[in-house]
Amino acid sequence: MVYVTPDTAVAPPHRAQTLWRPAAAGLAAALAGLGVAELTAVWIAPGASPVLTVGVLVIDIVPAGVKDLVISLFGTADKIVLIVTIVLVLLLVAALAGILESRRPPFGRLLVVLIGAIALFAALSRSSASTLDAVPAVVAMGVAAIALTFLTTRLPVDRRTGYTATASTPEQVPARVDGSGPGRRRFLVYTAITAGIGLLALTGAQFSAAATRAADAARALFPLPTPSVRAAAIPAGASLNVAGITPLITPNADFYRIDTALSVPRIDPTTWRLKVTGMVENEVEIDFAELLALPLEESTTTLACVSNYVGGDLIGNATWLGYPIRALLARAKPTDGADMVLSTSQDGFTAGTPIEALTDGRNAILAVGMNGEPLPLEHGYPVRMVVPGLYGYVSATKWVVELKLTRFDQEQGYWTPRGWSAQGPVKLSSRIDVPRQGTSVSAGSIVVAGVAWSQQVGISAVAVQIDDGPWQDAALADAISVDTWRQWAYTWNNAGAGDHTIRVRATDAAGLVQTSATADVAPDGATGLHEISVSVSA
Ligand SMILES: Nc1nc2c(c(=O)[nH]1)N[C@H]1C(S)=C(S)[C@@H](COP(=O)(O)O)O[C@H]1N2
Ligand SMILES: [Mo]
Repeated sequence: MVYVTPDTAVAPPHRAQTLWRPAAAGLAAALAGLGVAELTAVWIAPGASPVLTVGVLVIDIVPAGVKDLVISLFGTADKIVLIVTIVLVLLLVAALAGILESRRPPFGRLLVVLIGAIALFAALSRSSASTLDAVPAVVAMGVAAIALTFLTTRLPVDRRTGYTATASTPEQVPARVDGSGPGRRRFLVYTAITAGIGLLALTGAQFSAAATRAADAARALFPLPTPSVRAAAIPAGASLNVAGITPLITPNADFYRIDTALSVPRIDPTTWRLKVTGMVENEVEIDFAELLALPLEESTTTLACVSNYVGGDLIGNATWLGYPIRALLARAKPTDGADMVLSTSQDGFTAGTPIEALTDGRNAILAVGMNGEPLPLEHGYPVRMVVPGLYGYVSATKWVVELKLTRFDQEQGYWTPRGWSAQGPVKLSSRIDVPRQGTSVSAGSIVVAGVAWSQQVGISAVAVQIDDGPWQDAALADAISVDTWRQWAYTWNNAGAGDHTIRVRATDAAGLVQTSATADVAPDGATGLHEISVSVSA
């Protein structure tokens, strides 16, 4: 055993370590952060790849002259040049972070946080950004910072001086000074493992991205057939053209997404099959080409999530193209006593839907198209269910591969044992879209507008209440059908300056008035009235 004596500590610590080890620690940490982040991006936030979003940011801020120069020099390879440059700069900064962290902790970590913050800004400054897009950058920052700390605190003792890079006083220096022991090898192994994790994750991200591109290409191989039944034309009067109101049809890119899938299933449509099993006389199995060859029907249906709180945005309206589920069930011939169709997704999610809702004539379909496009991957490609009037968790199975005829007293859908009701009809509700909650509006005539829905029944009236005043009737747009939301608008005249509360209340076509009693989203959907506050300026 050799002990450190004061005279071995004469050399200042920052000259004591070779540079390459801390630099390697920084590089490995950056690779790990980048790899895990890129993988996270393909899985949960496609479009928020840190390298690509930073690339877009660079393109945005680089002066036009530089852009032209790069394009003239590299032509169509300009994007690759950009990506390579970003990665090289990142690796350079990473090496620097390793050295900094080994000499002046925590400045290396601070540098990592700074780079992470740039990536975060790049991800969130895009117009299409959602909160999920923040995840890859945050993951990158976290993984890189942890790996950097881990590796730099395991830097081996220097052979000549007895210092580890992070030890700044002799007391912190471990006893072993010969530098030949397991410390050096262990550091190398840890660094290699960290870098290996990064490279593995980067490779995984490439494969996942390739699979997504393949699935996208496959989507193009199966263009949507012409509907045999067109959706009822949307009446011109269905849209009130109020600025800021939710569009009548939700564009696919803006449609809310809810599912338990960690990574979006990518199903090869040429191998996809749907089986109808369980309590049936004939098991039925069809593939995608067979499904597309059947007479498909178009219908406009609003889809709502049971987790949508009053006034929330987990609801959207689309024109779907698909095959009536009742027609497929008719082929399978359910036996007596079956009262549930348990639909299963390729990734194991299940929903239990009453047979009644699938056979009573409503537009319950196996959907293949959404707003004129094949289903987007995240909305269930190649086939999903859409059942008007039922919350998604009991009806709207995406990536569906099996319909099992069974009984509610024998089987449960995914969410039922997790505290949600076995039955999930969508509740009568309404929402204020304009003005927005908490905004300031100028006095005078203020247009209050939004949407209301009562699927399978229809909306007959909407009323608005200002503060504790009387309920006033709003104007209703034409309905598309009983299965879609309906726009409404109310003009609030002579709005006085000050803070005000606005409430909305719908009445359905059966005379049911939306209750003001509040209920939580669990177990079977929220109730209560949507209320916003605005401040009216004189
Ligand atoms: N395979 C699968 N399908 C699913 C779910 C799921 O978790 N997995 N969630 C359901 C829920 S809770 C809702 S609200 C709708 C949402 O459909 P969307 O993401 O297309 O808006 O999908 C339903 N279908
Ligand atoms: Mo949902």
